[in-house]
Amino acid sequence: MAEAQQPEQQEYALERDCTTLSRHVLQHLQSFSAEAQELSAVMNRIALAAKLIARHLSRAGLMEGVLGFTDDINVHGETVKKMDIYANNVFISVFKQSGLVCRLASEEMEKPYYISENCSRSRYTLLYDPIDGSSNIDINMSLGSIFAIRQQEETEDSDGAAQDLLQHGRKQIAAGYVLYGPSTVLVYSVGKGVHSFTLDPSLGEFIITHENIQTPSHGPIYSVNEGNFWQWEEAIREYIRYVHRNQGYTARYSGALVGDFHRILLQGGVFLYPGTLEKLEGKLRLLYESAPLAFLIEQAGGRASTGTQEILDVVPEKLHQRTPLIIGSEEDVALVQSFIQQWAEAKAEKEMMRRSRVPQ
Ligand code: AHM
Ligand code: MG
Repeated sequence: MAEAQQPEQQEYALERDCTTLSRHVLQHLQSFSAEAQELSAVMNRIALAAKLIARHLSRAGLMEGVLGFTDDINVHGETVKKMDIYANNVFISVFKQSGLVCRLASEEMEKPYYISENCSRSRYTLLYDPIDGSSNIDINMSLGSIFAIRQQEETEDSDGAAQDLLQHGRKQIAAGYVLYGPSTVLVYSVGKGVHSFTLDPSLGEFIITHENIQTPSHGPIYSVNEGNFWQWEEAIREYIRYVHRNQGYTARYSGALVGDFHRILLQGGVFLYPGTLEKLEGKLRLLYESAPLAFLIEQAGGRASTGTQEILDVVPEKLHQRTPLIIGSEEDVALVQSFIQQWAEAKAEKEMMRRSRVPQ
């Protein structure tokens, strides 16, 4: 027979169940100011988008016209899935008539989308990847959404260049992601630690599950698409040879950044999506994939790097800029970086010797 709960346990469970996402944001900002209320309301809307997407995903196989591709190619030259479009539209719909966010910029839209009725009130831009890990959609594997909130400096932007967004990642006010896995988890930071919430379907609320997450300084996991081995520069190949030759490493790669990142955030290790010889900038997009996750990992005591620069220091030149990404535990990111540095030094030395042999 199950043991009856003690009053303290009941009190703890009740307190936990009442710590919803919007309440948590206010608690953490330690304020009921208009600004804090606004940020809390934005997070609440993101939570609504997450619930709508989670519901759609959970029934996807049972409904017609939900899975599979559209006929479109997005701004990155990639095929677009029906779920990408659905999720992109969910974010637009939840912020319409909310007075909360003036501009949305996403992986699925070439130019930012203005919600003009909100712009007289709101100073925020939401950057997001509506469905991260699209290749997992049709096989019922974990997926994610990634988001960041930035202050808006431009009120009008006739050419859609969004120049004011082309700033480093330390300008992010908040960032987070939703993981659609066996349960739906939302992780966020407003620059005061990293906190995770689990959707309780019976309440329809995200309830606190981990506060102030700290990533271990080292972990056993390396997460990378090794199918790209021969397309990488020698430095990355050398790092992979190192983990193969040394005990204590284990590989995990799901094809969805959010899932792979979540594991590393909690258990330590490193996720890599380096550039290739043909595509030095890699695959992942800075403003709505790499920078939000970099914001979270730094808050959790870890690091995120391009290999030569901290991700949060990168100033993009365009909205959909890509960047190599090495993210995770401090020591593991440093180790990958040391291979990159050694290789760069060896290359520079070789070049110097070659030049010294060329007659002047
Ligand atoms: P997406 O946002 O279009 O799905 O692309 C990003 C995804 C990441 O989630 C994942 O880490 C990576 O692309 C997987 O790419 P690959 O199949 O080249 O390993
Ligand atoms: Mg993505």
